[in-house]
Amino acid sequence: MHKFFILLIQYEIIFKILSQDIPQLINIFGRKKFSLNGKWNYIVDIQDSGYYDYRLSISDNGFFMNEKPKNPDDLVEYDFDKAPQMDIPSDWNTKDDKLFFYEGTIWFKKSFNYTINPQKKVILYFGAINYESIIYVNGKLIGKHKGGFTPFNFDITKQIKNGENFVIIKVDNKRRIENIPTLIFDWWNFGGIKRDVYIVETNNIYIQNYHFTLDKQSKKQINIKIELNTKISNKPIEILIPELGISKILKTNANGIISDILNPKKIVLWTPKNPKLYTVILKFDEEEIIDKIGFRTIEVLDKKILLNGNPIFLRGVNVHDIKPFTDGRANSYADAKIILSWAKDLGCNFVRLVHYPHNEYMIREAEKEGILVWSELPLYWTIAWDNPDTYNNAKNQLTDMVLRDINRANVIIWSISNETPRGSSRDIFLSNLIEYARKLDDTRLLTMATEVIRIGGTNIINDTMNNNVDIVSFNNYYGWYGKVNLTEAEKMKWFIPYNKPVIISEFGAGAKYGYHGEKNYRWTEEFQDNVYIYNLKMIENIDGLAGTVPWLLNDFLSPRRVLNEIQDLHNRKGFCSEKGEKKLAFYTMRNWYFKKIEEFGNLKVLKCFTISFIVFALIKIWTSLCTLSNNKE
Ligand code: GCB
Repeated sequence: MHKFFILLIQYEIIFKILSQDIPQLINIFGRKKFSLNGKWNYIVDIQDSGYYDYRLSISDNGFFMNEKPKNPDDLVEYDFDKAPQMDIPSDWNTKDDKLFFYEGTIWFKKSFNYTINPQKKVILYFGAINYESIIYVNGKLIGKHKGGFTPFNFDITKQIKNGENFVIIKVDNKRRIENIPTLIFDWWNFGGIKRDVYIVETNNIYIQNYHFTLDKQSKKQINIKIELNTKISNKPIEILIPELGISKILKTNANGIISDILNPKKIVLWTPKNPKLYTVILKFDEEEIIDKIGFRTIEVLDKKILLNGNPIFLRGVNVHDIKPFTDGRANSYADAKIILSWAKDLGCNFVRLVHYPHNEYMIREAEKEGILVWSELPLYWTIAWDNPDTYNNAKNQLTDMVLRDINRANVIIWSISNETPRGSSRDIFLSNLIEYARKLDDTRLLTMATEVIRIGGTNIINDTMNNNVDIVSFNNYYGWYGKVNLTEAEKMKWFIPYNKPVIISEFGAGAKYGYHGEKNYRWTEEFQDNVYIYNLKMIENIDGLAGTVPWLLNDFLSPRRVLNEIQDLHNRKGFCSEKGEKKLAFYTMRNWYFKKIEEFGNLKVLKCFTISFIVFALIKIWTSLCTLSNNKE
């Protein structure tokens, strides 16, 4: 094995031993738990003075000790109980005006009561914290985590006690060159405990994860894999899917794993039109996990994407993980419902959730609504490709992204990166990551958003990394970045030398909602609309076009967008403002999508008609032949 990878594995093992970091518990919604959401006290710590002493050594008496003066003359220069409170989950930037631009450390503290059950393991679960967190329970270090968009959890059985307990977290969202994402990116670096926090109670041996998926070949059989947290054989797990008449008890192998197949009578497959979900119950050692799972297959065949064996055109839109009607991070079914209703109104059956894994409510709500999902890693623009820690971080983020949503039928695409600069270090990094992604999950498609080179009248898509993925995706801002003659768009040729489906993963232009004028005036709704009108003509010429994902549903906060009175710190390429007000281009895109629905519908009608015609003709020929031979007799 390559030295680099041996090093990575060693690093991973050492890291895991030092902390109580345990593999992600999947389906957090279906487990026995209680929430630590709500009011947390917080202390802003610009110089990390609660962590380092004045010689920059890690202090053994930092803020994590939650110290109180014992005598009247004791000096303790902080007090969580006198510090302000913030509702968690949230981003601190939109919760406290003073923290709007803040990037640095904030300490959070929550107290809670607990009654110990000696039979149970106690796990502290975080939906996501941006970016780096150090976690303490009752003054003891529990572990560290890097990466702002994926869940992680720690075994805190040894640290939790009867009665009052406290959790303290040092959260640091400073951007760093080796981070993922790195120093620069076109969205707000929202800091904080952005997603739900739970205490989960389990038995010592418990179901850690499971994967139920429809077999690609038969499209009838369900392949299952269930994994315990312990390598132990002969442990019985009961599997129930009542609606499919499945009730089975299977036993684990020596690795604590069950790998088997289920043969239900007739499965109604999950589709955008009929997003059928079945209740799945797993029972193990008096514990029960309930999930709702849909069954479908997703594959590519030459230039087509096939859902359940049938070609599908992905009518998408890009979406950032932000609240509807305002700025700030989203994190509820209610937020997801509104965002998805706008996407549906646009005519979408697909969303590209950029540029990092979104909150779990979004994925689950989209699954219920029949919206297909592209989920993405924040390997965005420049990355420290040669840094082994960065690679290891990417692997961890990928693992946790895949694990969390492994059973979601609507998630069909994992996207590895966005607009990364070409080069050999990048190619090694990304191709290794892709190889790893395929090992993790072979039931979905892989892609990455690449860039276009324009030479004369030809758009060329030739990033070598396209050879490693299933779908060729690219971003193309024709008519917005760089000077072009929009009216030439229709004549533009495409050079895409791959026998693979193609998705245009970004195109569009900016406009300020309510600003009207001539179509050649930048920032007017007319300008944006005109860019769409011509781009849509140009896009029609792409051979193998399997999906379109315009940039994007809503305007969003970005520190790179500093033009006063127009941008006011917002990327203005939304079809809607951040308040949900629809711009002209929304309707142009909508019309195009509804035309596509009709075309696809008509194609199906035409196919049915042709098949019926052939069958009818064959019957006619057969009956005439029979009459002829009867007459002869
Ligand atoms: C892109 C990026 C996206 C930006 C967008 C823009 O290519 O992928 O993150 O926000 O362009 O608006 O420039």
